[in-house]
Amino acid sequence: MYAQMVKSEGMKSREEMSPEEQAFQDRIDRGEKIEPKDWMPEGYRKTLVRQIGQHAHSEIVGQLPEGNWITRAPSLERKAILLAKVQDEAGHGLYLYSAAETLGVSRDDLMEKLHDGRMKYSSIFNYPTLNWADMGAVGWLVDGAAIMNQVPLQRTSFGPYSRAMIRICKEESFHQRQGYSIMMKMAFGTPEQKEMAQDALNRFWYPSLMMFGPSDKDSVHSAQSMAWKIKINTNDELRQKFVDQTVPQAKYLGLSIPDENLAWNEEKGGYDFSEPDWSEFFEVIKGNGPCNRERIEARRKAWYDGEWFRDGLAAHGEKEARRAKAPVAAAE
Ligand code: BYC
Repeated sequence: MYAQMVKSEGMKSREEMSPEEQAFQDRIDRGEKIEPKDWMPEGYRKTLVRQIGQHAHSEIVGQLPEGNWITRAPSLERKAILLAKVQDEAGHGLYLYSAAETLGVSRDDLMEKLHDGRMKYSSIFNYPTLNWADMGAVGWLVDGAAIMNQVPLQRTSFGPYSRAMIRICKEESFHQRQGYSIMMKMAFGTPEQKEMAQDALNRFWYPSLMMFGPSDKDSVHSAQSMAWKIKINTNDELRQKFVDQTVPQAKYLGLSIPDENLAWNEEKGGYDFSEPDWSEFFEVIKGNGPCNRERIEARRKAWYDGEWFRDGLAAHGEKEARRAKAPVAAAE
């Protein structure tokens, strides 16, 4: 399965590792968790900051496409559910920023890199949500893909990341169910509603497949990340599992996956399916997707609009710290 994976840049064989690096790799191979104060190779730390940081940014930017529909939910119940889901995404972002901070980076630094394009977030959030059926497709497919990727990450080697993932996964499965519930309502509703559900599936299918990252032969980080157990599965393995899980769910809804090549392959025990258009994927992650500019603009605005509050909080913190240092003088 891994035969197609490319060697990651700078990846060392055991003979090339220093004694410290070998001891670290042995800990990983024994399945031990690495904690923030433990010695770690600089590449391990950097890879984690990149992946956890991008993951955190994805949760925060991921609030935007669904936030767009909170005020237009079709009932009070649907509104309350969607509101809770979007709030959960904010929470996930916060757990993940906290996990990244244990590696010695500041949240301000991560934010600055998101805002000036030096850090990425998931490609999926650069696609627009055009109508209510898209809330169903996002929950069903996007959260479904997210869970497929995140369940194995509960066993990732870095302790704070793995513990954050345990809680996130519990909440994500509720998110996926709420999306599927919207899809059921629409697919079993009027012919117009069913048509909307099919159209949302058509638009979100390939972007959801792209969430797992490029195919293994183009995934530059996989080999090293898997050796360090930062990643547990390859991108193609998870994409295959997602397709195999989702096709029967689409059948139950009476909807068709927009792929003429989709066919059960008895020999491999999974579906054959068409690859997404990888040139589109690489354009989207370069910043040229349908909504990239709008998403970053919204995040920058939120960051600058909140500056007065962060300044106030920091000033209050400094005052409290001064008071704590001079308790007697303060009492007099
Ligand atoms: N989008 O060597 P590769 C959610 C980049 S949010 C953008 O395979 P890696 C949710 C990759 O960063 C879900 N960029 O990389 C929230 C690298 O570029 P750099 C977010 C992508 O890291 C709200 C280059 O392509 N989940 O659940 O080994 C509402 C080469 O790729 C993408 C996570 O972040 C992409 N899709 O594997 C609803 C999970 N794919 O950094 C839902 C944690 C690849 O060298 N992350 N790139 O410039 C991971 O598991 C891995 O980072 C990935 C990529 C599988 C995504």
